[in-house]
Amino acid sequence: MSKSLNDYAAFLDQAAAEGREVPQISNDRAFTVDEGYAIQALSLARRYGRGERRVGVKMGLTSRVKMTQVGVNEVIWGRLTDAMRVEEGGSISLARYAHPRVEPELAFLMKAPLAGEVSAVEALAAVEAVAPAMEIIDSRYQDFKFTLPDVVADNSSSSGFVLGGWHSPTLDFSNLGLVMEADGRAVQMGSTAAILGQPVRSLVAAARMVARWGESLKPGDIVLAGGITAAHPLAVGMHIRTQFQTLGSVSFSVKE
Ligand code: 0L1
Ligand code: MG
Repeated sequence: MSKSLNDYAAFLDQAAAEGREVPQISNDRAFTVDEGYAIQALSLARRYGRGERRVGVKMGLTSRVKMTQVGVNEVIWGRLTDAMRVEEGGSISLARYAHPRVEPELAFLMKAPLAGEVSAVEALAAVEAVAPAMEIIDSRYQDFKFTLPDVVADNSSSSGFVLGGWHSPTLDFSNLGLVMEADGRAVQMGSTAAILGQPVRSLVAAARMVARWGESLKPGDIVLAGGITAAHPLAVGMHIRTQFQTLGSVSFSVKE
Protein backbone atom coordinates (compact mmCIF):
# COMPACT_ATOMS: atom_id res chain seq x y z
CA MET A 1 0.00 0.00 0.00
CA SER A 2 1.36 3.45 -0.86
CA LYS A 3 2.29 5.77 1.97
CA SER A 4 0.11 8.77 2.89
CA LEU A 5 1.35 12.34 3.45
CA ASN A 6 0.80 11.69 7.15
CA ASP A 7 3.14 8.67 7.00
CA TYR A 8 5.87 10.91 5.57
CA ALA A 9 5.13 13.55 8.23
CA ALA A 10 5.59 10.91 10.96
CA PHE A 11 8.81 9.72 9.27
CA LEU A 12 10.34 13.22 9.25
CA ASP A 13 9.03 14.08 12.71
CA GLN A 14 10.71 11.00 14.16
CA ALA A 15 13.97 11.71 12.31
CA ALA A 16 13.96 15.27 13.70
CA ALA A 17 13.15 14.11 17.24
CA GLU A 18 16.02 11.59 17.11
CA GLY A 19 18.50 13.83 15.23
CA ARG A 20 18.87 11.15 12.60
CA GLU A 21 19.47 11.20 8.82
CA VAL A 22 16.90 9.56 6.56
CA PRO A 23 16.61 9.06 2.78
CA GLN A 24 14.82 11.74 0.77
CA ILE A 25 11.09 11.23 0.32
CA SER A 26 11.61 11.95 -3.39
CA ASN A 27 13.62 8.68 -3.59
CA ASP A 28 10.42 6.89 -2.59
CA ARG A 29 7.94 8.78 -4.78
CA ALA A 30 7.54 11.99 -6.78
CA PHE A 31 5.65 14.71 -4.90
CA THR A 32 4.82 18.39 -5.36
CA VAL A 33 5.88 21.47 -3.40
CA ASP A 34 2.27 21.81 -2.19
CA GLU A 35 2.41 18.23 -0.89
CA GLY A 36 5.71 19.17 0.78
CA TYR A 37 3.96 22.02 2.65
CA ALA A 38 1.13 19.65 3.59
CA ILE A 39 3.68 17.18 5.03
CA GLN A 40 5.39 20.05 6.91
CA ALA A 41 2.06 21.11 8.47
CA LEU A 42 1.23 17.51 9.48
CA SER A 43 4.71 17.00 10.89
CA LEU A 44 4.55 20.23 12.95
CA ALA A 45 1.07 19.26 14.19
CA ARG A 46 2.76 16.25 15.82
CA ARG A 47 5.14 18.57 17.67
CA TYR A 48 2.26 20.82 18.80
CA GLY A 49 0.52 17.63 20.00
CA ARG A 50 3.55 16.97 22.25
CA GLY A 51 3.21 20.45 23.76
CA GLU A 52 5.51 22.55 21.56
CA ARG A 53 4.18 26.01 20.75
CA ARG A 54 4.46 27.81 17.43
CA VAL A 55 6.41 31.06 17.99
CA GLY A 56 6.87 32.26 14.43
CA VAL A 57 8.24 31.35 11.03
CA LYS A 58 11.54 31.08 9.23
CA MET A 59 12.09 32.18 5.67
CA GLY A 60 14.64 30.17 3.74
CA LEU A 61 16.73 30.59 0.60
CA THR A 62 16.20 34.35 0.50
CA SER A 63 19.80 34.99 -0.55
CA ARG A 64 21.63 33.97 -3.71
CA VAL A 65 24.50 32.42 -1.72
CA LYS A 66 22.08 30.10 0.14
CA MET A 67 20.29 29.08 -3.05
CA THR A 68 23.65 28.19 -4.58
CA GLN A 69 24.79 26.27 -1.48
CA VAL A 70 21.84 23.85 -1.64
CA GLY A 71 20.99 24.00 -5.36
CA VAL A 72 17.38 25.16 -4.87
CA ASN A 73 16.19 28.41 -6.47
CA GLU A 74 12.98 29.24 -4.58
CA VAL A 75 12.17 31.13 -1.41
CA ILE A 76 10.65 28.71 1.14
CA TRP A 77 9.28 28.92 4.66
CA GLY A 78 8.99 26.81 7.79
CA ARG A 79 7.64 27.03 11.32
CA LEU A 80 9.50 27.91 14.54
CA THR A 81 8.52 26.40 17.90
CA ASP A 82 9.49 27.37 21.44
CA ALA A 83 11.52 24.13 21.76
CA MET A 84 13.79 25.31 18.93
CA ARG A 85 14.93 28.41 20.75
CA VAL A 86 18.50 28.44 22.08
CA GLU A 87 19.30 31.07 24.74
CA GLU A 88 21.66 33.80 23.59
CA GLY A 89 25.11 32.79 24.96
CA GLY A 90 23.77 29.30 25.73
CA SER A 91 24.73 25.93 24.33
CA ILE A 92 23.37 23.11 22.21
CA SER A 93 24.12 19.40 22.39
CA LEU A 94 25.48 18.09 19.08
CA ALA A 95 24.07 14.63 19.87
CA ARG A 96 20.54 15.99 19.30
CA TYR A 97 21.29 16.79 15.65
CA ALA A 98 22.27 14.84 12.52
CA HIS A 99 24.72 17.25 10.81
CA PRO A 100 23.89 20.79 11.94
CA ARG A 101 25.07 24.00 10.33
CA VAL A 102 24.67 27.60 11.44
CA GLU A 103 23.92 30.74 9.45
CA PRO A 104 23.54 34.42 10.37
CA GLU A 105 20.03 35.83 10.08
CA LEU A 106 18.03 38.97 10.86
CA ALA A 107 14.93 38.47 13.05
CA PHE A 108 11.72 40.50 13.11
CA LEU A 109 9.36 40.68 16.09
CA MET A 110 5.78 41.36 14.99
CA LYS A 111 3.48 43.82 16.78
CA ALA A 112 0.50 43.59 14.41
CA PRO A 113 -1.01 40.82 12.28
CA LEU A 114 0.21 40.52 8.71
CA ALA A 115 -1.02 38.18 5.97
CA GLY A 116 -1.53 38.12 2.22
CA GLU A 117 -0.37 40.69 -0.32
CA VAL A 118 1.20 43.59 1.59
CA SER A 119 3.57 46.39 0.63
CA ALA A 120 7.00 46.87 2.19
CA VAL A 121 5.65 49.92 4.04
CA GLU A 122 2.75 47.91 5.49
CA ALA A 123 5.12 45.09 6.47
CA LEU A 124 7.52 47.43 8.25
CA ALA A 125 4.63 49.11 10.09
CA ALA A 126 3.74 45.70 11.60
CA VAL A 127 7.24 45.22 13.08
CA GLU A 128 7.89 45.86 16.77
CA ALA A 129 11.66 45.26 16.68
CA VAL A 130 14.59 43.73 14.80
CA ALA A 131 17.43 41.62 16.22
CA PRO A 132 20.65 39.95 15.13
CA ALA A 133 20.08 36.20 15.00
CA MET A 134 21.44 32.85 13.90
CA GLU A 135 19.59 29.80 12.68
CA ILE A 136 20.74 26.23 13.24
CA ILE A 137 19.72 24.20 10.22
CA ASP A 138 19.88 20.42 10.22
CA SER A 139 18.39 18.81 7.15
CA ARG A 140 17.03 15.44 8.15
CA TYR A 141 18.13 14.07 4.76
CA GLN A 142 21.31 12.08 4.14
CA ASP A 143 24.29 14.23 3.13
CA PHE A 144 22.18 17.43 3.45
CA LYS A 145 20.86 16.73 -0.09
CA PHE A 146 17.27 17.33 -1.14
CA THR A 147 14.84 18.50 -3.80
CA LEU A 148 12.57 21.53 -3.27
CA PRO A 149 9.55 19.43 -2.11
CA ASP A 150 11.85 17.41 0.20
CA VAL A 151 13.27 20.45 2.00
CA VAL A 152 9.82 22.06 2.34
CA ALA A 153 8.43 18.84 3.89
CA ASP A 154 11.38 18.88 6.33
CA ASN A 155 10.34 22.23 7.85
CA SER A 156 12.84 23.95 5.54
CA SER A 157 15.71 22.35 7.51
CA SER A 158 14.99 24.46 10.59
CA SER A 159 16.25 23.08 13.90
CA GLY A 160 17.04 25.98 16.19
CA PHE A 161 17.52 29.72 16.48
CA VAL A 162 19.32 32.20 18.72
CA LEU A 163 18.25 35.83 19.10
CA GLY A 164 20.36 38.80 20.17
CA GLY A 165 19.01 42.05 21.60
CA TRP A 166 15.97 43.77 20.06
CA HIS A 167 16.28 47.18 18.39
CA SER A 168 13.77 49.70 17.05
CA PRO A 169 12.82 49.01 13.43
CA THR A 170 13.37 52.71 12.74
CA LEU A 171 17.07 51.85 12.65
CA ASP A 172 18.24 51.32 9.04
CA PHE A 173 18.89 47.56 8.95
CA SER A 174 18.88 47.27 5.14
CA ASN A 175 22.64 46.99 4.61
CA LEU A 176 24.46 46.08 7.83
CA GLY A 177 27.75 44.20 7.68
CA LEU A 178 28.38 41.10 9.80
CA VAL A 179 31.09 38.59 10.58
CA MET A 180 30.36 35.07 11.82
CA GLU A 181 33.23 33.55 13.83
CA ALA A 182 33.92 29.98 14.92
CA ASP A 183 36.32 29.97 17.90
CA GLY A 184 37.34 33.53 17.13
CA ARG A 185 38.13 32.83 13.46
CA ALA A 186 36.00 34.56 10.80
CA VAL A 187 34.18 31.85 8.80
CA GLN A 188 31.54 33.93 6.98
CA MET A 189 31.09 37.61 6.19
CA GLY A 190 28.15 39.35 4.60
CA SER A 191 25.54 42.06 4.69
CA THR A 192 21.83 42.05 5.53
CA ALA A 193 21.34 43.40 1.98
CA ALA A 194 21.95 39.80 0.81
CA ILE A 195 18.36 39.08 1.96
CA LEU A 196 16.43 39.78 -1.25
CA GLY A 197 18.29 43.10 -1.58
CA GLN A 198 16.35 44.45 1.44
CA PRO A 199 15.28 42.27 4.41
CA VAL A 200 11.75 43.75 4.54
CA ARG A 201 11.11 41.95 1.24
CA SER A 202 11.46 38.68 3.12
CA LEU A 203 8.69 39.78 5.50
CA VAL A 204 6.49 40.70 2.52
CA ALA A 205 7.13 37.20 1.11
CA ALA A 206 6.42 35.62 4.52
CA ALA A 207 3.02 37.36 4.75
CA ARG A 208 2.08 36.15 1.29
CA MET A 209 3.37 32.60 1.71
CA VAL A 210 1.86 31.83 5.13
CA ALA A 211 -1.52 33.20 3.97
CA ARG A 212 -1.52 30.67 1.15
CA TRP A 213 -1.57 28.02 3.88
CA GLY A 214 -4.31 29.70 5.91
CA GLU A 215 -1.92 31.20 8.47
CA SER A 216 -0.92 34.73 9.39
CA LEU A 217 1.96 36.43 11.14
CA LYS A 218 0.66 37.32 14.59
CA PRO A 219 1.69 39.92 17.19
CA GLY A 220 4.57 38.39 19.17
CA ASP A 221 5.67 36.16 16.29
CA ILE A 222 9.35 35.95 15.38
CA VAL A 223 10.21 35.92 11.67
CA LEU A 224 13.70 34.81 10.64
CA ALA A 225 14.38 36.59 7.34
CA GLY A 226 16.72 33.94 5.87
CA GLY A 227 20.39 33.00 5.85
CA ILE A 228 22.66 35.92 4.93
CA THR A 229 25.74 33.82 4.10
CA ALA A 230 26.41 30.16 3.38
CA ALA A 231 25.91 27.97 6.46
CA HIS A 232 28.88 26.73 8.51
CA PRO A 233 29.09 23.13 9.86
CA LEU A 234 29.04 22.76 13.65
CA ALA A 235 31.37 20.55 15.72
CA VAL A 236 31.71 19.73 19.42
CA GLY A 237 33.53 22.43 21.39
CA MET A 238 32.87 25.24 18.91
CA HIS A 239 31.93 28.72 20.07
CA ILE A 240 29.97 30.57 17.39
CA ARG A 241 29.54 34.32 17.48
CA THR A 242 28.17 36.70 14.88
CA GLN A 243 28.95 40.38 15.22
CA PHE A 244 26.56 42.67 13.33
CA GLN A 245 27.26 46.30 12.51
CA THR A 246 25.05 48.48 14.81
CA LEU A 247 22.90 45.55 16.11
CA GLY A 248 25.47 43.90 18.41
CA SER A 249 26.34 40.23 18.60
CA VAL A 250 24.74 36.86 19.12
CA SER A 251 26.51 33.66 20.22
CA PHE A 252 26.23 30.06 21.43
CA SER A 253 28.47 27.04 22.07
CA VAL A 254 28.34 23.42 20.95
CA LYS A 255 28.62 20.64 23.53
CA GLU A 256 28.73 16.83 23.03
O1 0L1 B 1 17.94 29.92 4.40
C1 0L1 B 1 17.58 28.84 4.96
O2 0L1 B 1 17.22 28.81 6.12
C2 0L1 B 1 17.59 27.61 4.10
C3 0L1 B 1 17.00 26.41 4.73
C4 0L1 B 1 16.80 25.31 3.73
C5 0L1 B 1 17.99 24.95 2.95
C6 0L1 B 1 19.14 24.52 3.80
O3 0L1 B 1 19.01 23.50 4.48
O4 0L1 B 1 20.17 25.20 3.77
MG1 MG C 1 18.00 30.11 7.62
